[in-house]
Amino acid sequence: MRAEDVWGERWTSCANPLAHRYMETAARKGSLVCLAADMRSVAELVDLVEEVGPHIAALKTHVDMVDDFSLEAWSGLVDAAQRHDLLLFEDRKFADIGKVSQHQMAGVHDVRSWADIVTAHRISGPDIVDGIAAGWADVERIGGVLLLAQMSSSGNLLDADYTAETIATGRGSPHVIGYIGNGSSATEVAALRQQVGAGQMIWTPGVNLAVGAGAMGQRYGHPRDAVLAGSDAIIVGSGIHGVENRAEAAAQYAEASFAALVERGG
Ligand code: S5P
Repeated sequence: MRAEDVWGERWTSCANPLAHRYMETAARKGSLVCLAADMRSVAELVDLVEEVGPHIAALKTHVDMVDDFSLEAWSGLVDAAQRHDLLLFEDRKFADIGKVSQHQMAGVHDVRSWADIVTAHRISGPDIVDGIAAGWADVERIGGVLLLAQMSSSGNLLDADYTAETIATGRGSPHVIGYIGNGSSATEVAALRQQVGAGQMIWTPGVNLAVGAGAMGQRYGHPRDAVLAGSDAIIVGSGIHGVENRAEAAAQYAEASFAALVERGG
């Protein structure tokens, strides 16, 4: 399906080129799945991407949980992501002052040189977005920030006022492509969509075909409910990498998420 047809208003309202790239990939592959590739080695990451790559639209990493990280090994993962046309999203959850965040984009992992998207908390002030953008500018790249407006974990401190402040920071920013919302609660996602409007994306973790409580305070909602409530990307980790047949699971999440987008009508 053509991206403009399937995404409707989101396609016309989201000006950010990275958002458009994601939407095109998602439309072509019939999948709103962002894989949370929470693996401990580069080889496991590459294996996983090769296996499920055709069924996913973006790849999310936690580079600081990888035991055998080296920039050279990591370039193998970057290659695999590029071959599968996946935006590479480092879920770093930056939270420091702007200047420090700029330098944290460098360091041993050099996130600025390979990540297209990173996450950031709004807690330290709005300047964190400029700090991260400056990190990308240092290597003459442009990336997009997803601000954490809600979280899926139980007992988190992101209340409604915090969410509103976060959206106020992100609205109109050329660097903010959207927000992380709580995919375990369709009510919260719908409320977030109401506030965000059509012009930015919402990506939601806390999604699993088996709804309910997950490990260590994680909560899960159904992918269909999250998308119908306004999510543009479902972030799925253990629902895919934690099962026996990972490709089959990825295909199921792709099918459920894309059918919901079509049902939503853009
Ligand atoms: O509120 C959040 C925000 C994020 S980015 N809750 C989350 O779970 N995440 C991330 O989504 C988390 O870091 C993990 O990589 C993924 C969820 O994984 P799963 O195995 O529970 O699906």
